[in-house]
Amino acid sequence: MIGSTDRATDSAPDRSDHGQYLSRNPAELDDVVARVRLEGPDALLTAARSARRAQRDWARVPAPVRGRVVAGFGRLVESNKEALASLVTREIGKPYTEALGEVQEIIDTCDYFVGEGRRLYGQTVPSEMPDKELFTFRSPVGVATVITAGNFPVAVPSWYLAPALVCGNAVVWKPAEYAAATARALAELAWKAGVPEGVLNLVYAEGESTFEGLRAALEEGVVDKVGFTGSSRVGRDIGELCGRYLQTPCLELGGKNPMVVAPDADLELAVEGALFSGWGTGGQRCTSLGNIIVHRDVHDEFVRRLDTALKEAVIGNPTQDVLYGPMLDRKFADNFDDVLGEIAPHHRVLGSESTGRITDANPRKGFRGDHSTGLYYHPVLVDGLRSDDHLFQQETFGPIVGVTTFETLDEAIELGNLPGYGLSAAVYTTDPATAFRFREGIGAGMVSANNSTSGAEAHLPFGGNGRSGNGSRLSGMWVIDQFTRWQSLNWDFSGKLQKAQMDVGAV
Ligand code: UN1
Repeated sequence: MIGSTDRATDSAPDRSDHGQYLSRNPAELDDVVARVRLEGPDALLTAARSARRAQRDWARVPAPVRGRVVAGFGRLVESNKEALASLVTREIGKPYTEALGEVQEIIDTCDYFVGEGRRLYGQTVPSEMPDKELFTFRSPVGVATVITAGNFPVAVPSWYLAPALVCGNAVVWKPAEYAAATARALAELAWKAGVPEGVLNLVYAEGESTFEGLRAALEEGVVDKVGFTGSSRVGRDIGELCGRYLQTPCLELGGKNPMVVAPDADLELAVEGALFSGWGTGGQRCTSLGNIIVHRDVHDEFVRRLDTALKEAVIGNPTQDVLYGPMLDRKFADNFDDVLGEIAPHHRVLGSESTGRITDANPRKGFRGDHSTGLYYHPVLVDGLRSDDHLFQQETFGPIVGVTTFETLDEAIELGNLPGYGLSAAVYTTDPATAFRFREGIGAGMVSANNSTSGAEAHLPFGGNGRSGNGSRLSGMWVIDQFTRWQSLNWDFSGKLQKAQMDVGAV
């Protein structure tokens, strides 16, 4: 994935000298799930060229028929649901029940876009002149390069693939290498469902090669749209590169998603929501909870209950019923070690008896699994966070959440907006006015009242603002704007040259 840390490139055991990458089960590092060849920059360029050729024929397939192919893809995924979910659990360590939910999300997405194949509406527009009809059409963009992270290796790619294909585009898909087997399984189901091989191209490459390949493909004019889900840092580089070629990419980046707990909140519900979105999936969602901003009157009680819930939480083997399993991959574990280094003396650390990697020397109550072989971390709750702390400002992508307090709603909103991300936000309150005021003031693209920051639905616009993205939205009818461009047709049947602006008859 573009976005690998420098350290990731020298995580030697996963790479051989021949560009081979070993995708490992993060719960049992000896278990190699896939061996794939990581290609150089040429692979992306070659794939984009072949996508360019294949796209012309695909665009001529009627949209409802393209929709039917995507429907078939969804049905194939459904009949392989358990196998796919097991693969997700094995490859990235996502708890099996969550993995099943994730596979359900691609099924829902395919279901939704079948219908879009029958809509893709254009308009008829009145002309200034007689004997002239104006129309608008949605044209496919052309070739889309889609670069996805591996924390949602099934659902997130489907947010791009299903609409891109229904809209008549060809796709070059570069998945995260640590989810290589899942990506391959998904692409095979799409090809089996009837998506032509040239229309969906799978490329495995490291960040640097992907970037160089993308630059070459943009230069040659064989890529028309870039979709990227990943870190804000890499998103910025991709945005800059696309801008040079006058393209607007679809960027879905990180988040520092706040949860505000008002004094009238149902505290039990808020604790449950915090647990799910803060530590669920090991905090490795872009929609994971980052900072809890709790009213000072309920702070002590809320933190006490959350601390108890965390100490009782079961962590470990993702094939079992656990709150979360291991980190996705070594590089995320390495990054998380750095995040833990940000804990300062003025912080009160709660959530667990220990911090850091769970080892035999540093065990945890309620742990299920083998800590000698898995990338498991203790849950951390950092109380007493200050708004100028690095931990308050930066996405952490791991099982850690900070707590700070507020007095007025305006102050809570200001604290929620301060890190400059704008993906998801939640407020817990029993007063509708507080919820609506919060919605109005917070800069996030997705807001929840009395529900957690995670858990987007397949037919609602998904995306963020600020450091979380460039305002583009995936899912539902909104993503259609990413994968089509408006084209107009003006059809003059007057038999003479009519000139707009000049030949408008007086009434
Ligand atoms: C992401 O982490 O990139 O809303 C996407 C959610 C998920 C999607 C997260 N359905 O939590």
